[in-house]
Amino acid sequence: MNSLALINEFLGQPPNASSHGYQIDHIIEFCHWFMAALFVGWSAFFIYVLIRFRKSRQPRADHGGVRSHVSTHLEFSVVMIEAVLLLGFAIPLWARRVNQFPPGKEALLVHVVAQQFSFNYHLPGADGQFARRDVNLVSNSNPLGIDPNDPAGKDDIVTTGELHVPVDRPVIAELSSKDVIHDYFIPDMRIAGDAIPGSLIPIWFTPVKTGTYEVICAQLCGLGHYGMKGTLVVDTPQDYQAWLKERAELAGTQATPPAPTQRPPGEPISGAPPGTILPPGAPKPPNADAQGAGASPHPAQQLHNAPAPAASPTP
Ligand SMILES: [Cu+2]
Repeated sequence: MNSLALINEFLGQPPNASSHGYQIDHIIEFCHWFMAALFVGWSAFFIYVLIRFRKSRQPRADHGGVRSHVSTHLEFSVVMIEAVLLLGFAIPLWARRVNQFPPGKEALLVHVVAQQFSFNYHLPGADGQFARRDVNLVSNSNPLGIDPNDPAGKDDIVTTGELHVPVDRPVIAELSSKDVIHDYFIPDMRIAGDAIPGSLIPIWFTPVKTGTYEVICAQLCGLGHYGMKGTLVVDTPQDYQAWLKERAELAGTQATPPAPTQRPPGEPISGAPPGTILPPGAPKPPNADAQGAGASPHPAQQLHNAPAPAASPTP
């Protein structure tokens, strides 16, 4: 096992599965070794000071203090190394990620639309054109609000939770959100990006290993945040084509719309937007009474208790 694999395991990181991930692993590894060296150095200096300036050797305080400039030079060196890390490695690495996108024809473009508490994917289909989306058309059966009259949408593919991509081909994911700020994170691909309502944030990566990887939301986005997970399946090109065909056939014959997003346990049911707990003193939502919550003095508490049958008074 090389040192990179060791440090990944120590940090609880899964093995890298993307073309750029090793660069991130290297900088994480370098920073950890550098911090270890600093820790050992400063600890040794601290112990030296404790012994060198002990009371028995220095019964009276020296008000002149230290006259050597060693510590100044040491601190200056540390600042220099950190500046080189930041300016020489971190910023150029970051710039390459956000400025140099793979050419559109070569890459697979997918729209990722986050919502409480799942990720929806919109693929353009064979024509390479995304259908128009309109927030006013969003419904349980049309989670992305795709315009049914747009001819570009006839072959579009919409999935929730699971995305398939081919191996060794760059993927550009354009992130947005329907409700609150989420963060689309694929730990194995060493890639993450915020999904923000009203913004379109592109990220890209090239998977280099086939397999099934976990996608998680890395931004605390509501009561169901813990359950906001998805799957990225990296297929061989043949398997990917088979999946595309299967999805296209499914979209053509689908009589039942995709299931509405399920609310996780504990999520309040009310007229309020998902994930919202009303502030104390706010007007009571109309359906709170229907739950038999009774006259709780605290509206937020009442709302919170509403789904639990135990809160109902026994007959
Ligand atoms: Cu989220």
